[in-house]
Amino acid sequence: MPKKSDHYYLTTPIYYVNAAPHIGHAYTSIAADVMARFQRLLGKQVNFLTGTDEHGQKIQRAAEAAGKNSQEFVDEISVTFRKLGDVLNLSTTDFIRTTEERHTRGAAKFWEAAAGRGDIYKKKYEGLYCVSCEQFYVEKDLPEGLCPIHKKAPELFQEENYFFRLSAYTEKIAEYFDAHHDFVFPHNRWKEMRQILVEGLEDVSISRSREKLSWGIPVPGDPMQVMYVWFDALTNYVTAVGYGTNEKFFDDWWPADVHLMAKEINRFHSLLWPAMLMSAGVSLPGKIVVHGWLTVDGEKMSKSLGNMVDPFEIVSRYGTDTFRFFLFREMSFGSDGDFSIAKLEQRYTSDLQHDLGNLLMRSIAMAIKFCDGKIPQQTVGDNTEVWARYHAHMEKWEFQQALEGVWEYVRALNQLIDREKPWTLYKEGKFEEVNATLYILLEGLRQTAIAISPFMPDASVSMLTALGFEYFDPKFDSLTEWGLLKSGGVLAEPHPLFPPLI
Ligand code: ME8
Repeated sequence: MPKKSDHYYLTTPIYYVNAAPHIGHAYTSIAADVMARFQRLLGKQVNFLTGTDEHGQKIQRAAEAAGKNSQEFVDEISVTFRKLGDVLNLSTTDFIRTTEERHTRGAAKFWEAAAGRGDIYKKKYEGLYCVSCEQFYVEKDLPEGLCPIHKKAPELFQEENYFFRLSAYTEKIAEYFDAHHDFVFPHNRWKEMRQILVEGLEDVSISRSREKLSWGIPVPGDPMQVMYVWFDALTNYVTAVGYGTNEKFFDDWWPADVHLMAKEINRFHSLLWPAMLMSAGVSLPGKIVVHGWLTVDGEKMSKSLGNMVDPFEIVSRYGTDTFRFFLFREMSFGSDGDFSIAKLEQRYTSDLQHDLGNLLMRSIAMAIKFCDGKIPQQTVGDNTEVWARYHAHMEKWEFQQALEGVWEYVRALNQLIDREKPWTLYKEGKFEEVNATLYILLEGLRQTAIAISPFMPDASVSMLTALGFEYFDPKFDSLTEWGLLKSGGVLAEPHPLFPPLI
């Protein structure tokens, strides 16, 4: 049975548990959550997967350095990633750990499928390995002999390993790319990968000797070797939906619609993973969506560079919704963006407090004063164009542009107040005009609340509550349809949505 068209399966990378999460991890997870919530608005049933990548050299060393056994160590850190999900208000439906049995069984089955195709062989190898990336490098890709991401010298690894015949898939993947120009999104990322295919893919080592690395999934049939952490990790996307353990569930959800990640691991997802899937006889995911880096002073934030910003701290000071909003209002999703508290505070004051918060407070206060605290008589309005543009941007992960459009609308509503001056109209006895203006404001705010719900789920509910709109599982249709606020509905005195920062 093919996957149902109303099923949407979306994944984040599974994060390494060598240290606590930072805002880079939060960024990807929130972006995925925004899309998951948007797809639900469209009426889709969403499977939203995240999780932790718990094997490999890097984790084994971090556990040793902490003086803990590996399992105990990964248990502790994995919990902080789960907690981050709660704190960020992520609507994830599944959290996979690569130390779970459903995963280790599925990964072993995947290995056997690729081996059954004749794509796995053993050979002696020596190469330069960056433990932070968990990746071999060739010298030409190491400026000044250093890993381009972690700025440290790789280590020389020499041993006999299993290899995956990635080279055999160069042409098939190139053909797939040529037939699917939107397989990797945005298109500049597709082009980068297509260029690598022109140069050709080389076979990759997919295991480590147990003597060197004990913390991993045993290679089926050879307990003296463990799986290379990337071969193990990539399979999480299928093992989480039942590959090797629950066929029915697998058929319901695979292929994934989107794998989301930042650019440094695009290659693993766009080239190695499709080859692995082809080898195992499993269909390819719909799309690989790649975003830029959150930087601090222009450098990628990473555990090994030690320039991490703690998301728990930001959220406890500024609130979850503010953080979620800021990340996508300030920075363009595909590109790198520098994170700064000063800019976050500026956005809070100008966009949230001043534009949106004030609009809600002023509109409801006027309706309480001039319309008996009730929704006035309905008026015709037409802003379908605003929401059509919003929809188009959201579909393309253009979150900044989607929010820009919403804020243009919010500013237009504020200007309507300044232009119409309902308090003067009221004094002049022009009650119909007061009602008409207020209905446009309140109904516009109701729609705005739905449009911001993927970004600021709590603020959205507070706005709808203040407007007396009791339908809290809104759909996109109820955003675009004008006139769902019924006249006579009772308004609630709103609490300031965005109180002054202290
Ligand atoms: O690579 N800016 O795990 P990881 C934006 N376990 N996003 C960032 C970021 C930053 N500064 N830092 C991290 C791994 N991220 C592997 C993945 S998947 C089968 C295995 C986000 O803990 C971004 O999504 O290093 C990036 O690709 C991912 O975290 C890397 O997380």
